[in-house]
Amino acid sequence: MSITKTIKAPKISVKEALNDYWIAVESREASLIGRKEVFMGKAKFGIFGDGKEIAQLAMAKAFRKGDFRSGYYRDQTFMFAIGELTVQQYFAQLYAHTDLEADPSSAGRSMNGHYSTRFLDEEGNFKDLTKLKNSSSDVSPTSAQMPRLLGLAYASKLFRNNPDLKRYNNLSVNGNEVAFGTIGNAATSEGIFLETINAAGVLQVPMLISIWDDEYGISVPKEYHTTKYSISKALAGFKRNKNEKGYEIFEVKGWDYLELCKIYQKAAKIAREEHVPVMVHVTEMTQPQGHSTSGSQERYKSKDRLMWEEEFDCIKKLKELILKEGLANLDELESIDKKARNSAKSARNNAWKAFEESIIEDQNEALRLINACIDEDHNLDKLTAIRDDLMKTLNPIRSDTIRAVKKVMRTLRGKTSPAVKKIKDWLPAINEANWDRFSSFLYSETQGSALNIAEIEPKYHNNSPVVDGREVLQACFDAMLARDPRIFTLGEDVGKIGDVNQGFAGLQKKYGKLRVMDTGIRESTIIGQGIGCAMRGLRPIAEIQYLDYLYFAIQTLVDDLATLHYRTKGGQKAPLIVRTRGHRLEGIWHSGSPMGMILNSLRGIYVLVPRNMTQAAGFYNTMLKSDDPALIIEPLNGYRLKERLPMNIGEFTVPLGVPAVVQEGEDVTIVTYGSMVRIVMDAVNQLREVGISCEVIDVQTLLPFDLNNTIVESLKKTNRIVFADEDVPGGASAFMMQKVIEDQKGYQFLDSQPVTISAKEHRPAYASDGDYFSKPNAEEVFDKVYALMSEFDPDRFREIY
Ligand SMILES: Cc1ncc(C[n+]2csc(CCOP(=O)(O)OP(=O)(O)O)c2C)c(N)n1
Ligand SMILES: [Mg+2]
Repeated sequence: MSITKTIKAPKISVKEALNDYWIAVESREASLIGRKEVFMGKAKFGIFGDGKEIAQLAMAKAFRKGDFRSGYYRDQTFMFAIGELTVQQYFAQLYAHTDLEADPSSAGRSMNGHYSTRFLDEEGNFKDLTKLKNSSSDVSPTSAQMPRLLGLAYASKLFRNNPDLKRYNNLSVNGNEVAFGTIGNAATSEGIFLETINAAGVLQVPMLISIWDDEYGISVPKEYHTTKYSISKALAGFKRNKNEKGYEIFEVKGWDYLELCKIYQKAAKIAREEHVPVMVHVTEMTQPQGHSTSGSQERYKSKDRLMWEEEFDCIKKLKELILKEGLANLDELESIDKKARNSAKSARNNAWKAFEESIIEDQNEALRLINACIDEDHNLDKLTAIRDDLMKTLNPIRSDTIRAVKKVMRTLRGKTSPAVKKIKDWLPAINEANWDRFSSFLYSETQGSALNIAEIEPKYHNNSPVVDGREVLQACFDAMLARDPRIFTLGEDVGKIGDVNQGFAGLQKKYGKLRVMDTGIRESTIIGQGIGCAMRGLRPIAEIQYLDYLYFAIQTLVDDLATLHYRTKGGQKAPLIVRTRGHRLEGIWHSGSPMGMILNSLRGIYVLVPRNMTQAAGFYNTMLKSDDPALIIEPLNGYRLKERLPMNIGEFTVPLGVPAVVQEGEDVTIVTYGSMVRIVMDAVNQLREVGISCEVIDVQTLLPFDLNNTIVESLKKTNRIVFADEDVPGGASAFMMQKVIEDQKGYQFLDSQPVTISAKEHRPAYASDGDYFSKPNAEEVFDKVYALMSEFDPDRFREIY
């Protein structure tokens, strides 16, 4: 056998072909034993890449340093082939090994098959991404990888076309990178798939999307999924031609090694050089073990289909090809089979051993501590039973140890002795270690944390101009676009007219279309475009035109942006600023304040609710210095209100988690934010006329909320508190109440019941009266505060109604 011999077209050396064969066999073996691990109870769930190996080997050949992947759970072979995943790491993730060295993708936080590489160093700074093969971090919801894929590809377009970005040569080499996407055939039915495909076609970005088509989505066959049963046929209208831009679309069979290699070379070249999106529809793929460990495919696949899948197994076909081309004989291939399988097995063994050792360390320590208590003769029978149970646990996990130790401590309550003290001291230390394992890195924990950005106060001079609120923002945006070429903004109507409220008016003209850009109406991919660009070191501000339209993007925000830093344990970041305006305009779909939804689903993103445009500008300046993502909700009715323009408009910052006392008072504390501040202030002025003095606190940021517990200090003085919010009952008002009454232990200082003021249950009706009768108004605030005071001192505050 000659090493220099090559298969005809494309040129693949024998060595390369046999190496591919090795990777395929090892990867297949990993899938086969992975499934068994789950059935043996060593892992909870498994989803594997068997049947998809050969196409991924071909894709890996076209994937270069500096490129990016945004894919899904079937891509293990690709990850092995590019050298960014070892089989041992693959198993470590299956077992949920929480050490980063064991599972660099997710430190045990994601279920198996969720791949990522580490973009950031220990300080949270970008590595030289041009020298790495980069995989953005996978998520489970089908098609959720698509909006981000658009952004990863779009960043290359910016790097290529904006000369001011050339100096960031650790982030891109002239935009020569390709963003490779992968998706299952069934997932292409999702709206965000189609939204992304359209947007990438419009934007003409270097995106190469592969569809792994095995004709099924779990048990459901293609007839239920796709028009014409074929996504490439259905999307044929997206194809480019001589006169019109669009896609290059290829269709190729998933077992045809040579054709796959050829097509991926071609596809990547077009995407890389021409900046054109390319689609590779890989058909005739199989699923030898069915969808996942949660069911067997015999329930839904016919005998004929199963037979066909065996016949067209891609590894079997590669083997046939190698034999046919005389690249190796059967003995040689069987020797590879054996060695590659053994290699997978020993990787499994090593991963399991490392996982067990990491768990057993805590367990052994707990057993030592429990035994010490037993030696002291405390409640002997009970303690020995707990200890024996722990020792007997099959495949123990960390919670087994914690459960046992807590039972022991309950049994020993009230006792003091050296052994009891030791076990008591151990628990907080182990809790802290487990907090790090399971709960850390929701937000940045490095220097770039938004919480580390120091306050710089706005400066004014005697004749600082008084301008419309929108002009304050515009001046801020102008200053930031001037100072940093990485900053850009995108959104509906943001470009030419400078957004519907003209915060960016004139700035596209000044800075160009790459910095201030219009987009189609496509909220999910506006966010995805921002996420991908932020992940690649740019500083996007993605605009959602009105707060109510955040619903369209909520899935991308919740599942991708909010979890990114957490699910990679600090390995990737997307410091995206989502700009929107909300709370009060007109009618059901332009005046909502779905704050409960936001607060409950966007942990991982800071939520900033400025009461005016000066505070908003300060927040933009703060967040642009930080590594964290944020949602900034400007108060819709503030653009035409007058504000003084700070001299240091591009520099001053507003710190996060620091409420502002906007009115001092004695009788009642009113906690609120955003547009409600003005309504509350209106009420407070009326309350003053009847002799009630209110302290008004603008929380300014909901996430984080009052980091230094300042609100409870006000409550200590007034002993009465009202939470005013324009979300539905139980939304942000309930959130704020819990924070102050429970977390800040405000309940101790209450002389009256805590009160919430919120909107009606329904969304707001149209026009000014609709607003008045749907949302909280000044009279309602007056009445609720008055009622509190009246209950306390009925003689002084006589009943009104
Ligand atoms: C939004 C969403 N809906 C449902 C699921 C459950 N689910 C996981 S995989 C899958 C089928 C996906 O099929 P396909 O896209 O063809 O990929 P394949 O697994 O066949 O490679 C479904 C329905 C999910 N993960 N996300
Ligand atoms: Mg499928």
